[in-house]
Amino acid sequence: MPSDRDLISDVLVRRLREARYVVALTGAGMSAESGVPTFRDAQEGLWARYSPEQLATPEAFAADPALVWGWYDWRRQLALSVRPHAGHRALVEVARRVPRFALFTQNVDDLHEQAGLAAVVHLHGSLHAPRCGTCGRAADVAALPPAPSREPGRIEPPRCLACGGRLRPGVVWFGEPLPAEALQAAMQAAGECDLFLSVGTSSLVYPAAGLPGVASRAGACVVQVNPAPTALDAVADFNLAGPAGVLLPRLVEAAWGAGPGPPRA
Ligand code: BJW
Ligand code: ZN
Repeated sequence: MPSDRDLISDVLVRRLREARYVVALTGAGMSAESGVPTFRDAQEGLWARYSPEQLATPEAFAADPALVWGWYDWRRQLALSVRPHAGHRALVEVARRVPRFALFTQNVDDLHEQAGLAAVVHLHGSLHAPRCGTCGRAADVAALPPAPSREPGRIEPPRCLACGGRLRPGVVWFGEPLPAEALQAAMQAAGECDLFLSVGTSSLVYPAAGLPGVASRAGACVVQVNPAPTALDAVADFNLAGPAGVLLPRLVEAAWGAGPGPPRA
C-alpha cells in the first residue's frame, strides 16, 4: 500500500492535467537509475578521500588540476556509457501533453536530451563541453584523449590549441556564477508556471534550490519526487517519496493513461 508520501492523489492528477505551464527542475537523483552516482554519493578510487564539494571548486582545480580533470574525465566517460530510463521518458511525455513545458537541469550529463527533450537548459554546465580556462575557447571534445584502460585517476588537462592554456571542465563550480541566460530563464519560468516539478535534487545548492520557492510564492503547485527527505519537503505541496524511474511514469499514467500522447504543436 502506498503511504501518504508516495500517494499520487486525485488532486495532484487533476493539477497536472489542468496545468498550462509545467516547469521541471532535475538533480543528480534523476540520473541515478541510469547508473550515474548522485553528486553526494560516496566517491570511488583515488577520489574516495575527497568530498565532491572539495573537488567541484576553482580552488581545487588550481591546486591540483590533474586530480580534478581526472575526476571529471572519469565522470565524462561514465556519462557517455549510460542511457535514459523510464523517468526521463515520462518527462518527455509530460512535455508532449501540456501546453507549455520547460526543463532546467543541474545535471552535467545529457540524459534528458538522449531521451528526446529538445530544449534542455543546463544550469550547471556540461561534462561534454570543456573549454580553455585561460581564453575560454570551446575545446573539441572528440579530440580529447580516450579513456585510460586502467582505473582512471590523475590526468593532466590537455592544452588549448589557441593559447596553450589548460582546458577545464565546462561545468559550474561552487563560487562561480551560473550561465546568466539560463538562470534568468529559470527564474522567469519558475515565476510563470502553474506546476513546478522538482525531481532528484537535495535542494541544497543555490541558486537552483531557490527556484521552487519562487514558483510557490507565485502561486504554483510544487511537486517533489525524491525517495529521501530534503530541504524542499516543507515547501512542496506534494511529496512523492520514491525513485524517479518508478514514480514519474506512474504519474504520467495516472494523468493521461499509458498510450502515446498527441504530437506537440
Ligand atoms: C533520487 C533518486 C532517484 C537519489 N530518484 N531522486 C544561498 C545560500 C547559501 C549558499 C549560497 C547561496 N547562494 C549561493 C550560495 C553558494 C553556493 C551554494 O549553494 N552553497 C550551498 C552548498 C550552501 N552556490 C554557488 O556557489 C553557485 N554559484 C553562485 O551562487 O554564484 C554567485 C556568483 C555570482 C557572481 C559572481 C560569482 C559568483 C554555484 C553552484 C554550482 C554547483 N555546482 C555543482 C558541481 C557541478 C559540476 C559537477 O557535477 O561536478 O553542481 S555542486 C553539485 O550540487 C552539482 C549538482 O548539480 C548540485 C546539486 O546537487 P543535486 O543534484 O541536488 O545532487 P545531490 O547528490 O545533492 O542529491 C541527489 C538527490 O537525489 C538526493 O536528495 C537523493 O535522495 C535523490 N535521489 N536517487 C529520485 N532514483
Ligand atoms: Zn585558450
